Amino acid sequence: MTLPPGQHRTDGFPRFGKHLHRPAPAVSIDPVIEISGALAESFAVPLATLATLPRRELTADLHCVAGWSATNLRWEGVAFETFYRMIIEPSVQPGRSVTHVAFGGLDGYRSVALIEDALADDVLIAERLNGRPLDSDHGAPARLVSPGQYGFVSTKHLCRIELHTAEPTNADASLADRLLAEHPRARVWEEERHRYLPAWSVRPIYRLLIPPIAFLSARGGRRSPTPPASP
Ligand SMILES: Nc1nc2c(c(=O)[nH]1)N[C@H]1C(S)=C(S)[C@@H](COP(=O)(O)O)O[C@H]1N2
Ligand SMILES: [Mo]
Repeated sequence: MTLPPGQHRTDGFPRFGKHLHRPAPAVSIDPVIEISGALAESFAVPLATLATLPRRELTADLHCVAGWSATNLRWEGVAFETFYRMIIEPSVQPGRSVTHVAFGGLDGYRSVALIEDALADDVLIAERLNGRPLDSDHGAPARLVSPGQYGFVSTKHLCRIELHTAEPTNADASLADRLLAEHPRARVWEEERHRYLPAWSVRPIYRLLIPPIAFLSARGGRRSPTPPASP
């Protein structure tokens, strides 16, 4: 199977992200997804609701903007479109047209997608991976999966969905966030890596970031080896 331009296959499925070495966030026993934004009132959807909605299975690859791709991941969950049409859309205030959706994680992470990209056929809210509940490395209790976009859109530990009527700004973006400005669509087959710079120019820089980020992310991960007890 071919990969999108500029991607390299990686063995297995590493834990990777802006969380770096920090361990995954704690999950409550009754997790919810908070829905907010262009609504009369925010509301919380228990994650258990996902089990009652039409289910969806999807085998797909995950492509990190830094250049690695994990292949053949078997996700199970609910299509975001199903969740949107059945749970969210009935509460959108009449006359307001949603253009962007932001996805927040329990670790404070946040991604933004155009509504049409979020409603694409292959976008899921997944709570299972390869036949097992999602583990903490990959986003327990549930995560977004948007295989047609770079991995940064696929928020792990999903706990918040915000509806916006214009592109939301991120006032507290770090310097790194501003330099590595994410492309607003981030479509992998169009190689939309950076908001302003051509993909070829960022490829080598992003590739250099893979080993240190992978190393740090693994340190905060579930399988991080505990140091041997001293005698
Ligand atoms: N909550 C949260 N979600 C996140 C991230 C993160 O740091 N925190 N990193 C993103 C990035 S850059 C990538 S490539 C993928 C990696 O998913 P994985 O850790 O399951 O491999 O998660 C995305 N979702
Ligand atoms: Mo990424």
